[in-house]
Amino acid sequence: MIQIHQLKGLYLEQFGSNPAILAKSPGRINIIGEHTDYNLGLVLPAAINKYIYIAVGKRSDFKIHLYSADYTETYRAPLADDPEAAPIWAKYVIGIAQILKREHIKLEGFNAYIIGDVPLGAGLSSSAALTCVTGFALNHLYNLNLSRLEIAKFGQQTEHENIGVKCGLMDQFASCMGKKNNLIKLDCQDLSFKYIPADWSNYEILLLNTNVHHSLASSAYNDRRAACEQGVAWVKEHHSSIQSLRDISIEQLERYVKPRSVEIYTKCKFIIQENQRLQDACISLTMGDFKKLGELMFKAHWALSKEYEVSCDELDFLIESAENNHEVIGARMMGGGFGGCTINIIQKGRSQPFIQEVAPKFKARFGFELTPIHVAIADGASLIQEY
Ligand code: GAF
Repeated sequence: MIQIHQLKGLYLEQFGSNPAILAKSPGRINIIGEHTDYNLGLVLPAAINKYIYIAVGKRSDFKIHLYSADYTETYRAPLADDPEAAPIWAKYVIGIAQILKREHIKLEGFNAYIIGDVPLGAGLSSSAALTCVTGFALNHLYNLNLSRLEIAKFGQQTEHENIGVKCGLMDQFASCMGKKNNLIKLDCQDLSFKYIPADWSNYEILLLNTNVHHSLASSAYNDRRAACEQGVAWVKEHHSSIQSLRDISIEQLERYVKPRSVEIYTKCKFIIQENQRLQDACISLTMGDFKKLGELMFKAHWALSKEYEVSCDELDFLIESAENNHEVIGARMMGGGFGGCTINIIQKGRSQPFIQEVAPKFKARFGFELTPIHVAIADGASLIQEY
């Protein structure tokens, strides 16, 4: 956990003056409902107690001076410069700053010191945490009066415009809107949401990071989105009012999509069934039926692996191990996939024996270590200090 005086001091060391604002925004987990957000479906994420922190101060010369402690890298440029040549972490910061500038002319330059403990490239949305914390801090610094939802949407827009990842809104929404000890059931069609208290006194959440780095920018993510959109377009030829997979039945997929592409049919069917699994998971949670929730998570994993095809050997190995351990009530790959973490719901106090059992087997099989990460459900973006 980064201390306030540390962050202030680091900024002072880097920029020779005190910051005006310290802020933080969290990474996220997702219990179930993967790849459904950009299909206007349902997701069930929560913010976690891992954050990207920022210390910012105003500049009036329309320049930005940035320092990333995680990358030990500096980036300095006029605010208006094309960020194409900037290092990847800086693109997120510049991207959202430029979008805010477009919307709110009063934004001038700024210095920012960035540091965090959200593992990078692990599917915990460090990038959403970075855009959200930047948007959140600049909103305060320049009194832009943006809502948390607007900040989340600008974060998503940054991913689309500056990074080229056509992501949904789940990650940014969770980072901005998270609530301690609550899951967020978000409907990505109309952005209505409700908090679901996560009374998990008998369970703990353990993430197992495969340390296989996924790159969301990899075309595979955008390909999945394109496949789903193609499926919708084919059904729309027959039912013009249809907007997304949310409005489509499996029977319609069978009739209009399957004959043209079994591959696209399988991807679309996964999304429809994943939305249903999420609804069932919410009923299980309300009834305190964790056994059922666990079964749904395992089912979701194998569908992500075999049908949506976004898993990898390392993730599948960890889920098989979880299925063979009776103290793990549910587990699945989490986030965009192709690496990153599994999420495991485990009987309280039993995560250590599970780690001890699975870690050496993982190392023996793949030749590198996994990293266990214990997380708790936390609040979304917040101001730490204003000077
Ligand atoms: C990534 C994306 F950024 C999210 O929008 C979501 O699609 C997720 O993958 C998969 O559920 O984290």
